[in-house]
Amino acid sequence: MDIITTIKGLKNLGMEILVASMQYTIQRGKLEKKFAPPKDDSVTPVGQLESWERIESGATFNFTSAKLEVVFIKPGLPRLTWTPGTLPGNTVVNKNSFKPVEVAIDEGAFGVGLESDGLKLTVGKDGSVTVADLDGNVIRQDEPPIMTGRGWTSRAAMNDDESFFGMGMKASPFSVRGCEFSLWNMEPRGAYKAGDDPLYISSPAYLSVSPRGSYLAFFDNSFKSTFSFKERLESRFEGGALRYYLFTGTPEENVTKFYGLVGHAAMPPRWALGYHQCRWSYENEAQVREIAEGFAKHDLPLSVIHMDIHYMDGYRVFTVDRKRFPDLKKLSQDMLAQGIRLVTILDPGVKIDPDYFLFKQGRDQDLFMKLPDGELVRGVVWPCWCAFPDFSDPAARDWWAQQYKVLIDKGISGFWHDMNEPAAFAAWGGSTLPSVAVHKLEGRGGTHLEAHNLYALQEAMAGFEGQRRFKPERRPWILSRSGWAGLARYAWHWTGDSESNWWSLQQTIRIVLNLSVSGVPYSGADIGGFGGNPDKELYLRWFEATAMLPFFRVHSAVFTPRREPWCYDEETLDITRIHLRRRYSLLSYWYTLAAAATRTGSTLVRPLYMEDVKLVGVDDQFMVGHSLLAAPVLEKGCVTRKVTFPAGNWYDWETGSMFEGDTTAEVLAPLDTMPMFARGGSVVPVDEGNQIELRVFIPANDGPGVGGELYRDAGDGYGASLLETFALVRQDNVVTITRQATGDFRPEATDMLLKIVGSHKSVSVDGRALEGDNRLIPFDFSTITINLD
Ligand code: MIG
Repeated sequence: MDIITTIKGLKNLGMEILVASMQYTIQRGKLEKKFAPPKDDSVTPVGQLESWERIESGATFNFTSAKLEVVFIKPGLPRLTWTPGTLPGNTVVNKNSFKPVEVAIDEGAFGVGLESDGLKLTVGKDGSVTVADLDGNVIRQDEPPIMTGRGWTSRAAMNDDESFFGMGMKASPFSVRGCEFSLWNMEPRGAYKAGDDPLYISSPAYLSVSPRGSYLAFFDNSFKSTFSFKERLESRFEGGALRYYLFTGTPEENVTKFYGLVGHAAMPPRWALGYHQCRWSYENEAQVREIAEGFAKHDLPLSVIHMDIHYMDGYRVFTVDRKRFPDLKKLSQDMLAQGIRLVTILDPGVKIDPDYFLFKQGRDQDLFMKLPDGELVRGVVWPCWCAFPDFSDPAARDWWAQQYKVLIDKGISGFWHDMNEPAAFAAWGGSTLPSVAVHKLEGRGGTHLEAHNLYALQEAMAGFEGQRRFKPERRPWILSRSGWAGLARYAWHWTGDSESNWWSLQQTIRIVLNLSVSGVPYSGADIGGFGGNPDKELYLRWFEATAMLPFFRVHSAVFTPRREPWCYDEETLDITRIHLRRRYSLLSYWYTLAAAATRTGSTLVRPLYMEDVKLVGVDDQFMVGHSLLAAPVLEKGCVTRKVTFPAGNWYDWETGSMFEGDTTAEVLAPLDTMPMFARGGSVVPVDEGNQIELRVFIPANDGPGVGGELYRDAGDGYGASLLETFALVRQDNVVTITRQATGDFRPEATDMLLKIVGSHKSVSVDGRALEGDNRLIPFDFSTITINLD
């Protein structure tokens, strides 16, 4: 956030902070000069291959001035490491030993070939690397890398037919081809606009998609870097070894394998998939209660209320303002009785105040970030001058984790990590801390250049650990503004301070999809945009679209008009109710997707190119799981929209009318309607009160359909679960669904409802005909048979 917005948000404190942030910016400039490392513009080629030797699962190669290690960490999955340079710590990839993989190696005229599971990687005598399949189709072609300064530059060829996706949160076109990014997590000045870079959360991972195939490249190097997708692929790191992994397969397989390496998403509590209401801020107990009452009165479901910075005592993290919230514990108990959880914001800046316990502890136990001369790094945030925990230090993480107890004891159910790029108010030169700071980096030591991008990830590690420690019977939940690959293991993400305009809504879809394929499966934007005043149409369209994104929250800045669903008019209130109900009717479906993400590494929302690589250009539609296709209206004044249908057949979710696959159609989308379709051949669980309705969509063609799954458990904790799979096959005019189940959880209702969408003649369940209007079937049926004629 820039100074002007800061002051708008802070009427009284504005002057003090303004002056301090000016001082900070000047001081930072001096520190950057004083501690600047000697300039190093050297450019050193790796030279020629001099020798190589076989090692377990791969080989090492000695070049004139560098060394390359190639190890297959799994069959067909190579890891390349060029040194010299510091190897990454184990924050992002926490596995360093892998089962041995058989690799066939042969030496030819051009270099050395390593073959594993249908993949051939050839290391050229000049240091180039070619990855191809066994038919010789080249998947990726790396030029010899170059040692640039204290780091590395990697270069690879880009083919005309390739599109690229991922890289974290970018204000870029959907395919990042043609773009150049800086990977240096940063709060932008004010709300982000098209082209702004860098932003809050980066990830050094991109997916190549072309009609010839797909691969995902992931660089395990957190140093400040630039990634370019202009004439060729170029990644330039300011330090560290050049270590990267190449995943090959379909786009979906590549993303799943990537999560297999950086960690599957933590299983969230079920409530986190419901609706969240937020505002900067609900400033006191009365306001929080008023929000809960408003939702009850207007018959709107609500799962979470977020508490922004006003709940703290003078913005001191891990304190509560007793005047505003005299009995937070009672408040959270009363909320919970209504099914509402409270989430509180936490900022990493610790006010420099000799009387503040947290500052004293951090200073006395040496847990804050330092400058090379041992002085504290000081920056200005909401509490004015602050010190910042060094989350790269395990002792600091342990100490920070301990602090969550206070709020957990008061009944807080989850935590919202803001300002963790880390952000510091600066008048110019980027809202962050001096890059010359030093870190403990797991005891090995290192500079901010390496630790900066990991700051939020390591904060999330602490927050997750704190929740495991103090509420072991419940699942942690964290919402983090910044992060890096690996964040999924601990946290969700919201896209920071968006503008209240149509571009921002459109960009939300691109961002959520690109985050999904590069390490952050759970995200969403502030509905209506953070800092503006969306009109009714923009608000509703944003609300409708977000009802089908993983994270569903309205938030708004302190200087904007209130934005709860009842703040517009009756019609707006009614339409938000429709979409809230739709979300809650699909909670079991979402929860099942969440369980799949945790179990298998899949993503919850899926770009259309995962269905068909020809659809790389579709950035205004997305799949939710494998069964639902969402086509939100993202343009002002539109009451119809064009929908692109992947292969198969599709049913309008509300009306049941059918659309052929591999076509496009213009569909009606009045203000209260977000077009959504179910794929023929799927089985979708729908919540009807306390009962499940199994909705079966008749496929147009013979063969297996996508079927469906239903995951159930207590909704939180680590107790028994039940995973049911519904395999669907159509043969001629008979559709058969077979249920299989694993796990010990017993649902309360012993029966469920069956609904069949698409024309059919008769249905029988376990051999017994379902007569008339009877739709009740036993939940533990074995086979459903549907006769189509
Ligand atoms: O400097 O806590 O992106 O969601 O409401 C602004 C106040 C700090 C930025 C977050 C926003 C939050 C706001 N914060």
